[in-house]
Parts: sequence; structure tokens; C-alpha cells
Amino acid sequence: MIDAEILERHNRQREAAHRRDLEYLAERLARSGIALETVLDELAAFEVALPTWAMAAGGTRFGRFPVPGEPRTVFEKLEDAAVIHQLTRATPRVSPHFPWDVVDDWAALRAHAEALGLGFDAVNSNTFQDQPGQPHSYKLGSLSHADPAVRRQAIAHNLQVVAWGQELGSAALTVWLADGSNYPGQMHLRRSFERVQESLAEIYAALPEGWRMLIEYKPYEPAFYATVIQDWGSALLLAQALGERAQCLVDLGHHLPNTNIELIVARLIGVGKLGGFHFNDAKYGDDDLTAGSIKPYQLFLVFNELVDAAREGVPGFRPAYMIDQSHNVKDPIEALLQTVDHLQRAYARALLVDREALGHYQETGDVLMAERTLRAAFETDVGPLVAEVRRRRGGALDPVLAFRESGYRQQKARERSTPATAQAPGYA
Ligand code: AFD
Ligand code: MN
Ligand code: MN
Repeated sequence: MIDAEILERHNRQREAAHRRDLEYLAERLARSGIALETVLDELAAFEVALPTWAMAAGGTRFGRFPVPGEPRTVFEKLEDAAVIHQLTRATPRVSPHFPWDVVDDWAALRAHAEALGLGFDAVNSNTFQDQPGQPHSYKLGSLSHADPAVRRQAIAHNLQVVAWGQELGSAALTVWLADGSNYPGQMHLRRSFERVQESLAEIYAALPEGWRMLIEYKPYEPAFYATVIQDWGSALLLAQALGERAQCLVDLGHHLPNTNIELIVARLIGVGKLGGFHFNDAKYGDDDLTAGSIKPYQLFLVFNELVDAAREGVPGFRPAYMIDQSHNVKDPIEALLQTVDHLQRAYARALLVDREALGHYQETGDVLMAERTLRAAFETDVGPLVAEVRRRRGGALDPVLAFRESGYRQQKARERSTPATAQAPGYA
């Protein structure tokens, strides 16, 4: 953790300017009939889970550039996650990935997390890599594989991941498959989908009480011709076939360029199948860039659908908000601090949308005023709102600068001087 004195000094130095900015924003919102305290209360409820696999530097298939002091074990990843939560006050849970985060003593890991003020969100299985000593290879697929022995091994792994998740207090399993084909003819397009549905049904039938399955779709991997769960339609067909506790996971980077993601989010909300998100941003592919760094307006429009559904009280609407990024050139902790801030800003802007006016303009066909109503919220500088929520909860007014002032990275570089052995999530 960061020394409380450093954090207090950081906030003291910025407090006066922050107050002036907040007072000005409060006055501006009041002009639109928006009460600052109401927005602050709603914003304070926003929480997002941190991915363990993003705490060390990521990588591409060409290589990885380690960061000094990056975590070498899941225990150290939790220490770094705790610093992010200390500064943002919005990341009380971590999403682990197995077998990368497997430990011998689950009680010790859970106790370590709890001592750091952390819990666990969805657990992630991994049948996209072969592990040492694994009897059957996933080279040509896993839950969709033509060989039932491979499918049985992949199903067993997912059930094992759920059991590990139960040890940690998790209540959701995220399934992302790299199952697919590289050439036409390689895989029977209908039968591979039927097989993945049968395999997922076996896992679903064994889900513990209160657990959900989040089915993550993705259109392609480099060198792919087709993936088995390639889009929201495939994920939805599977979720509807499996049952009420199976839903779709929307990873923002898992869409072909120019896809209207907010429209997909609206469709899934409409049928109770929006299970959650892997937040990131992308320019061309599954770039796993900092959320909001490339398409901030799209991120706002996604949150606009989420706030609209929450305000309307759509039945069963409780998406799991999680981050999925890979930090190849930014310091992982700094990138995640920035990401959480960007997500909170998008959420805050969506909270400012005048929904009554928007509904009126939509009903009356006033195109320009409907768009202008959305843009008015998007163009509001909500920085002081987000900073105030952090401050009131004991966080940092500016998390990235507070982190840099703390010297935490340099301290970890000294403490964790032996090279990271944690398996990077990159493709190297
Ligand atoms: C990769 C996949 C997918 C998955 C993540 C963690 O594209 O997004 O959720 O790894 O397994 O990014
Ligand atoms: Mn993902
Ligand atoms: Mn991805």
C-alpha cells in the first residue's frame, strides 16, 4: 500500500483548486436541475474488477518488455491491485485467471486478498494454451474439438476453475475460447457449434447455486478463418440454449471495426443477457488498449445504455463490470489507474444525460435536439465529480500523479529484483 501521509499530502496540495472546480460544476449542473450530491451518490456505487493478468507488462506475439518491479506471483498481483483500489476506491475485486493464478493454499490467498480489502469477481478458464503434462492438446480446439477426449479435458478444466473460484468466493465463470479454424474446410461450421453448446451445457449444469456463466465472443484471432463463438449472435444463441444463468460477456475489443457496440449492448439488455464487460479500447483489433483512450464517445454511448437500463429498472440487469487490458508500453498500474478514471468519467457523463428531454425529442422526432442532449452530457467536464468521489472515500484526487509521487514502482523494483516469472497474458 501507499503511505497514508503521502496520499494526504497529495490531496492537500490539490484541494483548493479542486474545490473551486467542483463548486463551478455544481453551479452549472444546478442550472440544468441536477443536484451534485445525487450524481455523487450514484457515481460512488460504480465498481469495476481488475484483471490479474494485466498487473504485469503484457506482450505481443513478437515480444514482451517487462516493467521493473512487476508482480511475480498472484499474491504480488493482489498487492498491486490493492494500491489501485487505495487510490481509486472503485476496484474492490479482482478477476483471476487459471491456471496462471493457481496456488497451493486457497485459504491463504483469500485471506491475503481480504487483508488487502479485495474480493474476487468472475474467474477465467484457459483452454487456449496447453499446460505442461496435459494429456490432450488444444491446438485444434477445446470445448468444440472433434475428439470427445479433448472436450472432456476442457470441461474438466472449467469445472476445476469453478471449484477454485468457490474457494475464493467468486460467483461467475467467464469462458473465452480460442476455438476456431484457420482455413475453410478445417472445421465443420455447424457441428463445431453444436459441440461447444453440448460442452458448455455440461459445465452449466454443474454451476454452483448463485453462479453465472459469462460467454465471451470474439470475431477472430490473427491467422484465423473462423472462430466458433465469433459474435454476439453466437454467444446469445448459447446463452439462451443454456438457461437463465448463462449470459453474454461484451469485450469492447472483440468487434470488427465500425461495429455499433452500444447497439449490441442495448439488444442484450433487452433480452436479459448482458452478463458483463471486459473494458478496454481498440483501434483495429483486440488491441486491449486503455479504455476510453481511442473512442471515448463510444464508451460514453455504452454507458448511456447502461444508465438508461439501470434507471428504468430493467429486470435482472446486473452486469459484471471488469477490465481486460494488456499493457505493453505503459506502466500496468498507471494504465489501470487511468482506465478506472476513464470508466468513471464515461459513467458520470451518462448520469448527466437529461433522459426526460431525450425521451421527448425521440418521441417528437427532433433529431438535432436529441443528439444535442446526449452531447451536452458527453461534453461536460466531469473530472471534479470523479475526483470528489475518490476524495470522499479516502482516495487520491489524481491517482496517477499520487502513484508517481509515492515511489511505489521504484520500491517494488528493489523488492522484486528477481525477474518476473508470472506468465504474461501476451501472445509471446
Ligand atoms: C484475451 C482474449 C479474451 C480473454 C482474455 C483473458 O482475447 O479477451 O477475455 O484474453 O482470458 O484478451
Ligand atoms: Mn476479454
Ligand atoms: Mn481479448
